[in-house]
Amino acid sequence: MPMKESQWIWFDGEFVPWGEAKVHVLAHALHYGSSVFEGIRAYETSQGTAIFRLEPHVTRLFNSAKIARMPVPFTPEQVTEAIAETVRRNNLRACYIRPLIFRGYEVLGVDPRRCPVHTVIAAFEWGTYLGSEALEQGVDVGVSSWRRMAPDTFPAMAKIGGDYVNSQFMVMEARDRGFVEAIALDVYGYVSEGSGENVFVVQNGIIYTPPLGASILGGITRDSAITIARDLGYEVREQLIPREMLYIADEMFFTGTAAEITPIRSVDGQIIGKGCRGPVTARIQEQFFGITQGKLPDRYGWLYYV
Ligand code: PPE
Repeated sequence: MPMKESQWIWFDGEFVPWGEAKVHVLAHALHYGSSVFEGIRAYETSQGTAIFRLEPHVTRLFNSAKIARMPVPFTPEQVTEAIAETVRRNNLRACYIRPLIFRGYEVLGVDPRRCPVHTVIAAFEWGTYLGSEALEQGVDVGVSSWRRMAPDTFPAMAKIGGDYVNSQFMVMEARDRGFVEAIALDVYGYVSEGSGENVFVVQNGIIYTPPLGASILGGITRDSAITIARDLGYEVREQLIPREMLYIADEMFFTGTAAEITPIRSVDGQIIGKGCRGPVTARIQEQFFGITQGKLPDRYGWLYYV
């Protein structure tokens, strides 16, 4: 989905014009995927622009960097302030924010540790991730022939650039087959996640989602959906999900910063439930969008007003 250029990009502590935020072609990250990043949304509320769950996003960014052994030349407080400042400086209301920390240009060769670490923050307007009707109608997905990474290969919990080569294969295959998105199994054959979303299954009023050990990213929207669902009185189980459980689900939905809470209406051509957004999904969406749009009280302290 195209992004709308904004004016300024925060680059190692300074704002540079959008078109001048450049790197050298021999930057390490370009060759070996040595970057960590975040995807964060800010929403427009009646009390002004609010960044959704900024603190856990910054924490995950620093955790990803730690896993990647990438020393970040800024503190979490500095990055937090820089993110807010990037939104303000660009006069953005609802937007998507992309902080990225990467290994730059110094030497070639796989070991990244002699390359400098750069930090950038971009923010721009970005629409609905999986299509404009997806939030109401739901999306058609397919189980990928690509598996998520085995636990001793790539760190799924870290949002590392190189991890997304796997996601790219998943989503390209899915779209070639006529689906909007893929769901991948983990290396043991259990349901893992989408190329950029966590997945939930509702059956007989109980909500299921794969555990962290199933090669998933610990999604912040996943955590938000679990919190909302439990508060609404639903039982939420983080447990291994066999593939066939998808086909007989009453409801399914994706969660993600970009995808927000998107219903899934079919898997591999099999209709899920009634083939439209189900009632449990609708109730969780209502709370989620109610809070992000400032229409319901921010009862969990999720909004950071810029
Ligand atoms: N799994 C993966 C693999 C993933 O990339 C994301 C976010 C999630 C789960 C959900 O995590 P969270 O956003 O914290 O709820 N994917 C980001 C990147 C999307 C993109 O196209 O780039 C996002 O949603 O911002």
